[in-house]
Order: sequence, then structure tokens, then C-alpha cells
Amino acid sequence: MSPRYIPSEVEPHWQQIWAQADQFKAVEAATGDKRYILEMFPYPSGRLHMGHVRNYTIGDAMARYLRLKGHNVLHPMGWDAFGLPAENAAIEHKTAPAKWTYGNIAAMREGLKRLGFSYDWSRELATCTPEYYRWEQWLFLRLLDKGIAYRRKSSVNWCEKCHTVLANEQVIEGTCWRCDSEVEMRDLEQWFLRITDYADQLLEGLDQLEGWPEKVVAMQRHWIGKSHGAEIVFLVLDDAGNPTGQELTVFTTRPDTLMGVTFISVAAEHPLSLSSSDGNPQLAAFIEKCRHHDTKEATLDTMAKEGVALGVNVRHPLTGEVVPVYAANFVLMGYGTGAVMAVPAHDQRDFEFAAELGLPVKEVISADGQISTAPLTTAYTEPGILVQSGPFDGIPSEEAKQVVTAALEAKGAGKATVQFRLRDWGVSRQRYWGCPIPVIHCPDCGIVPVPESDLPVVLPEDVVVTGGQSPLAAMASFTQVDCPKCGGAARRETDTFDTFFESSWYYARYTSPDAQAMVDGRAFDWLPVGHYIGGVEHAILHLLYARFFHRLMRDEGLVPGDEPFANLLTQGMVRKDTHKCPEHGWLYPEDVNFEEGEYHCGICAQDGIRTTAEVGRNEKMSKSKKNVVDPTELVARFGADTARLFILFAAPPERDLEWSDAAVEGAHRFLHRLWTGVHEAVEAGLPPLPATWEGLGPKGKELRLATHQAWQRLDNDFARNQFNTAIAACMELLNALKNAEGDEPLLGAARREALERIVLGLAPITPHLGEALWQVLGHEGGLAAATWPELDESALVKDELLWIVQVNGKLRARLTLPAAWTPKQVEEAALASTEVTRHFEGQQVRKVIVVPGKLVNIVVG
Ligand code: ANZ
Ligand code: ZN
Repeated sequence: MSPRYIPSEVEPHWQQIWAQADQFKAVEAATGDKRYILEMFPYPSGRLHMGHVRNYTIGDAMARYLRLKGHNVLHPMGWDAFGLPAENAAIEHKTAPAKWTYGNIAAMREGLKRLGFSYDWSRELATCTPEYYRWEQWLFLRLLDKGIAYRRKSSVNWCEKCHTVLANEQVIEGTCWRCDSEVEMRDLEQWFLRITDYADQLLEGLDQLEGWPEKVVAMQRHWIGKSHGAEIVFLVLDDAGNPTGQELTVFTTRPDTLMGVTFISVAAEHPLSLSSSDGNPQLAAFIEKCRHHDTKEATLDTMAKEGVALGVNVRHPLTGEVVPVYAANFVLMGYGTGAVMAVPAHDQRDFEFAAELGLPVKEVISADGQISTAPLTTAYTEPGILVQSGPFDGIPSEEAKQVVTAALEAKGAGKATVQFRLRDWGVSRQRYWGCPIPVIHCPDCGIVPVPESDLPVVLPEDVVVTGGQSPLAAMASFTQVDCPKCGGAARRETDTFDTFFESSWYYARYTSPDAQAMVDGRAFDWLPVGHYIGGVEHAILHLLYARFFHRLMRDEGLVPGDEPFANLLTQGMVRKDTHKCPEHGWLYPEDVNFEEGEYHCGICAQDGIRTTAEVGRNEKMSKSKKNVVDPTELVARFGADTARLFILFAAPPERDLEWSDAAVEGAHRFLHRLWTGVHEAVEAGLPPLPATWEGLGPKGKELRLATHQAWQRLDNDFARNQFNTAIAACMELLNALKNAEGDEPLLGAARREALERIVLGLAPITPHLGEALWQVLGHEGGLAAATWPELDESALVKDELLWIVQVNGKLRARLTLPAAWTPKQVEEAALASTEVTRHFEGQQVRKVIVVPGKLVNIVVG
């Protein structure tokens, strides 16, 4: 009798052995070509969710596969530990954010260990520890020195009642999340990093990223947003129509439309708008209103276009026409020059604005070079031929961009320029739970960097968070310092870094976790990361900031190359259907009963009431919709290997994964079958692998063919991260074993070979079961001592081939013939077979065509 498969016994046993042997420790000196596999580290919210399990299972399968192939693999894990949720939890549970965070880390670390992930835990890091964040303080000082870090005024969300700055997430429909009072925009001095200095590099670097999904590259390209265009100068006129000497410069990507300008739009907070608001109450009110506006780009295109005339005119640089200026709600102060030459005929936003305010529309580009007879009903934004454009009539619009710009340059009224959508990165946050920004404000010396020898500036952890002003600002022990320059009384900066700061360089720190520097020479051993795996929600900010930081560190000589991540895999979402009770709202899966073809509310059922539960959409697992499966419970019930197998089998990693309880059970049954199959085979006696397969019988040949076909597929699938088809290959091979019973010579050895390859092939995915069965199969030293076996090409060579025989194009017979036969021999065999010849008795063979390995066509008549 073989022992039963009990994952709750098998899995902890092997986890303990791995831990004792330090099995997954990456060693720089070790032989074997180095590979770095990294998954995006989690925020320590306290619980693992299925998205984590999927992310980390994908990475673990890669790491374990590469180790089996003989590579020296670095596979680390850590915690993205600063951030707002800790402050919120601190208010709610009246505990310090640090305590809450460290408690969560401990709980989640256990959860990860229980899943059997092969991390080098000796490199674990938490970004909220001074040992970690001191190095980003150090880098910041270098950047300050170089002028890459700088300070300027910028607007933030401000709640007057709580007297605090709010993060965007804390502004709910324009009001404060805590007190519901209206949120306003305030200008505060903030720290920025000049990422725009790197805009061209970051853009060009995208071309090297062949191992990244095209979608992500395209999103980054759009985010950086390089636009070629022109700056054009319009002279401001006084009431009498004479130039005041003031200039209004616009940025346009369409200088070809210059002759179609009918007005100018500026941002409400543009200096010309502000200076025009005296004695213009309507404009003053509009400016005030825009202050409260959300100016995210996505909303700018769709929002209703509003504006107010400044009562100021400018002069068209080429025609000399007088053009009115408006303040408009869709013009951003932070892009270009904050002023736009409006061409309603060819820009949809201008078109809508003109329609709203009754302003003229002048067509200057048309598809065929003819002026349209009917008025435009929408902006014409395609290329075309210039019309109503005086000297430029008839020029194709693409060419006209240069021609018009040249005409402006000749008059000194404009020049060709490049604009980026990318803005400098605002890195200061008026929040407590983050890395302190290492500067001091001195009343006499101004801003003074904290001397390097005084780093780290340690964040006090023993605090009470109330949700109002940052507790740091109220801590004299933190804020009161002597100025490092003049020794006078000064005040420490209380802003902290954006938490994207920490996640921008952790991948590098893992290479040298104990370095007394940001990183040391080991960074050159391991970087770039070979495969980086995580959610597509990080396609822009996190990945762009990490690419930026890599270049900043490169410029300090700390890391090799330009790019941090050679290959990127963005995993799909884990989805599950949703259920709703009219009484209890969204239901957890365990509160849904399925009876008589219908879903019912389990909470109602406890009161003896039968309520039909409505089946909602199949959606990303989320606590708000309650369509979640708790990984801890899943592992407790089926074991980690089943969870891992299901997750990788249910979908290719990039695709969304549809949760299915039935498929989880199916995965579990398969592992049972494999367990029992291996045990029974060993009990029945499995001979060792032979030195030669000479003398193998037909069943054995068939099995070895199946084994090596599966191995070829599987190796290929692992290399492409298509774990689902790799698993399918193992499942099929286990089935093929059913046809390999009997006592042919060497058949037992062929069975051993098949079973060993199934166990090893699945080992990266189901490592605990893999270890256990590898041992049952008689191997010492565990999987650490195992090597990935070679493909035996000779097993793939077939002894016989199946030929299709056609007569005049019609299928007449199938013949199995020795694979070694020449086309001539095959032709003779076909013509000698009565099965074939009976179809053309009495007729003459005119021609025989042999398609190698496949088909014989006999033409008769
Ligand atoms: C005239 C024009 C005519 C424009 C036309 C477009 C089409 P991208 O491609 O994103 O760089 N623009 C310039 N500054 C702006 C600001 N601060 N806020 C809002 N819009 C602004 O877009 C550049 C175009 O966006 C510019 O070209 C300008 O409108 C507008 F048929 O100028 B265009
Ligand atoms: Zn000073």
C-alpha cells in the first residue's frame, strides 16, 4: 500500500529542509551563469491575496526552472513598506504605523513561506528601515548637489479644517475624506527631481527593451510624450491697438494651421490672465473656480469647455490681425507655455470652445485643397492641403509645418521646439510614514543639506497619528536642530519622499543587501534583472521611475548599463464571478449556495429564508465585491502545490485567470494520481535507466517517443513562460503510461524515465511534491542535486511512418512502412499493395508522386 498524499505533511517537511540547507541562497562566487528573477515586492497590507500568489508563483517557477538548468539564480523578496495605508490603519486601530507594518510583514512572510517560494531570505529588505532608506537620502544629497533635485512652488490638495495636505486618494469628489469640507488647491514649496532632463534617454531606451510587452513600451512612450512643434510669439496690444511690449508665446504642434487662428486660449492661472483679472470680476470668479478643478489630462478632453474673455487682444504674427484672448478651463499651465493658439476648424477642443462662446471658425486645411461649401460640424484634424492661407495656399500640411515655422523664424516671431508631456517628478509628500527628506531650513542660511556623516535622518517610529497635520511637524525632538552651516537654531524638513522613491531602486539593493553604500560591486554581478514580473498597473509610474533611478545610479557609477529590467512580464488579473443578495449586498463565495440550478444567499438561509442571489459580472477579485478566495484557506485545504499548479495551469501568465473551484479540485486530483502512480510503480519495481536502450520493444519505443516529445515541448514552454502547456505535456505523458504495461525488455526502464521526467518537469511548479517523489524514485540529495536531463533526439526518431496513398487524388489506403525506406521503395510498396491496386484494375499507371514522409499519389487512366 502506498502512503496517502497529505500536502500538509509533505510541504512543511520540505520547507524546513530548504530553510535548514539555505538552499536558495544566491552566491556571487558560485559557478553557473547568473540569472536574476524578481517579482514586484508587496505592500505589507497584512494579507496575501490571489494576485500576489499568482505573481510569485510565476516568478518561482522561472527561478526553480533556471536552477534545475544549472544557473546561479538570485531570487529575493522584500517589502514596500512606507505609505498611506499604514497611517490610516494607525488612526483606525490606534497603533503606530511602524508597529502595524512590522506585524503585517511577519504575517505575510509566513504566508509566502507556506507557499514554498524559493527566495533567498538572507537578502530580505523592508524599505521603512533606516538601513534601507539612508541610501536614498544619500542619493538625494548627490542629486541636490548636481541640481537634479530642486525646490519650487507647486499646488497640493489642502483641507483648511484639518489643516493638512491631502493625498489624491484622500480627496473624495472634491471633499476631505475625514471631515467632508471642501478641498482647495494651495501652493507649497515642494521637492522635484529633474526627470525631464532624462526624457530623451528614457524615450530612446525604450527601443532597447525587446523583452518588454509592446503595450507597456507604448504606454511609456505616450507618457513621455515627445512632441515636435513651434513656439510662436503674439504681441499683446493695448486698448488703442498698439503693442504694449509684452509678448504672449504659445506652443503648437500644428504651425501649419497658423492662418486659421481665430482666438488665443490661456490657462486660468496664466500670468496674462491673472494680470487681467483686476476690474474683471467675471474673470476673477472663473480663475477662482478653476483653482478647485481637477486638471487630469483624461478629463480635459471630455469636460465641458468653459472660458472667459480677458479683454485683451494680441496681434497675429503673419497677418497682423487683432486676435482676442480667453482664459479656458482645458488649457494646462504646466504644459508648453500655458497658452494655445486656437484653431477651431482643426482642433476638436477649440471647436467645442468656439461653439460654446460663439467664436468664428476658419477652415485652412482640407482634404482636396478646396474650401468646404457647408460649415464644419466637427474639427478636421487629418492632414490635407492648405486653403485660405495666403502665401501658403496649396502646400500639403505636413510640409507647411516647416514652411510656416521658417517664415516665423525669418520674422523673429517663432522657432521650432520640442515639448515633452513628462513633467518633473514631485517627490515630497506632506505625510508622516515615509523617508525623511534630508535637509534643514535655516533662517539665515536657507536650505542646508544634512551632512552625509549625519545620515540617516531617522524617522521617529513611536508616534500618534491623528490624521491631521503630520506628527513630525509637532515633534520638537525631530524638528529642532542646529544649522549644520552656521550652528544657529534651524528646523528640520518634515516632508517625506513619495513612496515610489523606495520602489525605484530596491532591485539594485538586493544585489548587495549589507553594503555600507547604496550598492557595491555585486550590483555589477547581477544587474540587469533578467526577468521582472508584476502587474500591468505599474506599467507607467513605477517602471518609469525605476528606469530613471537606474540612470541616476549609473551616473554615480553604481550600476551597469542603462536599463534595470531586461525582460518584463505583466501578469493578467485573477477574476471570479460576483454574487449579490438583495438584502445583504455582495456575498463572499462561502455565503453563496448553489441549489436546484440557482444561487442563493447563505446568510438569508441561516434564518430559513430562501433568497435568490443575483449573479454579477466576472471581475477582478476584490474585497469590495467580495469575490475573493483567501490563499491561506486554499493552501490549508489543498496544499501549496495544488494552488501553484492550478494558478499556472488555468491560463498563460499574461492573460486574465478565471477562478474555478472545479479546476482547483482537478489540479488536486492530478497530483494525487501522480503521487499514487509513482509510489505504485516503485513498489512494483522500477529498474534503473540503462546504459543503452538497445533491444527496446515497440511499446517501450512508443513510450520513449511520448516522453521525449513531451520533454521537448516542456523545455520550450518553460523558456517562453508558457507554464500551462508545460503542465499539459506532463499530464499527457502520465496518461501515455497507461499504454505501457507488459513485460517487454526495457519497458520498466522506459517507465522510470517517463515518471522521472514528469516529476522533474513539474518540480518548478509543484516543488514539495517534486522533492518527495524524487526521493521515492530513489534519488539522494534532493532536487538541489538533480540536473535537468537532456533530450534524447534518437527517441524522437520513428521506426515507421504512416503514409497516405491516393489514387487520382482520392484517399485509398494508409500504409505503415519503415521510416528508413527511400521514396522509390515506398512507391514500390504502394504499387504492390492490393488495397491500393484494386482501385485501378485494368487502368494504366501514368505517374507516381511521392511527398516525402507523407503521401503517395498515383495518377492512372
Ligand atoms: C494649435 C493647434 C491646431 C493645435 C490644431 C492642435 C491642432 P501635444 O500633441 O499633446 O503636444 N496645447 C498646447 N499647450 C497646451 C496646454 N498648455 N494645455 C492644453 N493644450 C495645449 O499637443 C499640443 C497641442 O495641444 C498644441 O497644438 C496646442 O494646440 C495644444 F489644428 O496648437 B495646438
Ligand atoms: Zn544656518
